[in-house]
Amino acid sequence: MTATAPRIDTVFDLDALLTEEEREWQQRARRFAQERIAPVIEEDFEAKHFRREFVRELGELGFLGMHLEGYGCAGAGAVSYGLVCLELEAADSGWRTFVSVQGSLAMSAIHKYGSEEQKQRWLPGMAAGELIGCFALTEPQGGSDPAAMTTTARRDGDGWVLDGAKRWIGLASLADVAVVWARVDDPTGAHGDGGSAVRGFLVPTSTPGFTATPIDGKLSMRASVQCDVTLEGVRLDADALLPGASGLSGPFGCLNEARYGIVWGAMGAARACLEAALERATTREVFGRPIGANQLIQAKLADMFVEVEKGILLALHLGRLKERGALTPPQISAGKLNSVREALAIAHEARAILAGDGITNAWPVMRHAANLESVRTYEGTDEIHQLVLGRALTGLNAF
Ligand code: TGC
Repeated sequence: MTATAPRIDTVFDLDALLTEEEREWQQRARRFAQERIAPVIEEDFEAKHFRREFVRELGELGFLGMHLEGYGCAGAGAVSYGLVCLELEAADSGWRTFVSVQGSLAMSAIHKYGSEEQKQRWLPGMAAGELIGCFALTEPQGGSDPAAMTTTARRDGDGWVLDGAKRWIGLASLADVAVVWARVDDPTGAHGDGGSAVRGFLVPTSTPGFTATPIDGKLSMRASVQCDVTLEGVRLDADALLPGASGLSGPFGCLNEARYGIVWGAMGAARACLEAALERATTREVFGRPIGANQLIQAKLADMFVEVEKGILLALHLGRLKERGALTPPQISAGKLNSVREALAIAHEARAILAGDGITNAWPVMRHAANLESVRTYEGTDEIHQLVLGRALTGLNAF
C-alpha cells in the first residue's frame, strides 16, 4: 500500500488549458500565498490582525486592479486575475477579499465611471498599494436589496452633502478613499438626474463626518477588516461625483467583477481543504492502515476532487467568456453559487476526515469553512443568485 498523494492539479492537467503568461501569474500568486500569507495566517486569524504591510507587496506584484488597463494597472486577462484569486484564497479568503475590494470594487468603480482627473488622482496609488479603497453599498438593514438604500446625497451649492450609514464595508477603517453609493433626489431633473437615482461619490476618508468602525465579534474573516460606516453631513466638492454611473447598474457593474473573482477564489479554499484531507488520509493510521485506504474515505476524496476540478473548469469557461466580453450576470451567478456552495461542502467533508484535529488551527480547514460562510453571504447570497438564475430560466421575476 503506497501513500503517495499526487498534486491534485496535475490529475486533470488544467495547466494545459492556460497560456504561459497565465501560469506565470498563478505561480507568482501561489508563491506569495505560500511564502508570505500561509506562515502567519493562523496567528493573524486568531489575533484579528490585518497585515497592512502586505498591501504594498500585493501592489508590487501587480495584483491590485490587475485586470484594468492603464493608470499603473497590469492590464492582465480575466483568467490570469481569476488564477490569482484562486491562489490567494487557497491561503485565506480575507486576502482574496482584499484584492477584490481594492481592485474589482473600488478601482473598477473609478476606472469604469470616473473622470480622467479622478482616475489620475486615485488609480496609480491604489495599483501600487500606496492607497486603499473601499466600496460602500450595503446598509445596516440588509445587503440584498440595494434599491432600498436610504443614504442620501443632496446638493449644497456646487457641492454635495452625504448622510446615511453603511455596514460590512471591507477595509473602510484603513481606506484612503471610499466609493459611496447614495440616493440623489432631484425631482426636477435640474442636475441631469431625472428624479431619484443612485449615484457614486469618491469620499476621501479624512473628510469630516466620515466614520468607519471595525465590526467586532466576527468568527469568520478574522484576518481582514469589515466596518460600520456613518456619514454625517459629509461635505464634498462637485468633482466627488462619479460622472459615468447613474442608477443601480453602476454598483452592480462592479459587483459583477467581484463575484467573478469569487468564482475562482472559493475553489482555492476548496483545493486547500482537499489537500489537507488528502494529507491526513495518507498519513493517519487507524485499524492498522492509513484511513485513506478505506473505501468510505476514498469516496469522499473522489467526490471532493471532482467538485474542485469541475468548479475550476467552470471558472475557466466563465473567464474565457469574460475575455470575449460575453459574460452575463446569470452566468456569474451560476459560478458564484456553485463555487461557494461546493467549497463549503468540501470544507465540511475535509473537517470530518481530519476528525478532532480538524477543529483546531493545526489545519486550515475550519478557518476556510468559517471564512466561506462570509463568502456565501457577501456579493449576493446563495438565494439571490438562485433567484437571478430562476429569472433567467423562467422569465419571471421572483424578487
Ligand atoms: P433592479 O432594481 O431591477 O435593477 C437595477 C438596475 O441594475 C441593473 N442590474 C445589473 N447591471 C449589471 N449587472 C448586474 N448583475 C445587474 N443586476 C441588475 C438592472 O438591469 C437595472 O438597470 P437599469 O438601467 O434598467 O436601471 O434590480 P434587479 O431586479 O435587476 O436585481 C435584483 C437583485 C436582487 C438581483 C439585485 O438587487 C442584487 O443583485 N442584489 C444583491 C446585491 C448584493 O450583492 N449585495 C451585497 C453587496 S456586498 C457589499 O456591499 C460589501 S462590498 C464587499 C466588502 O466591502 O467586503
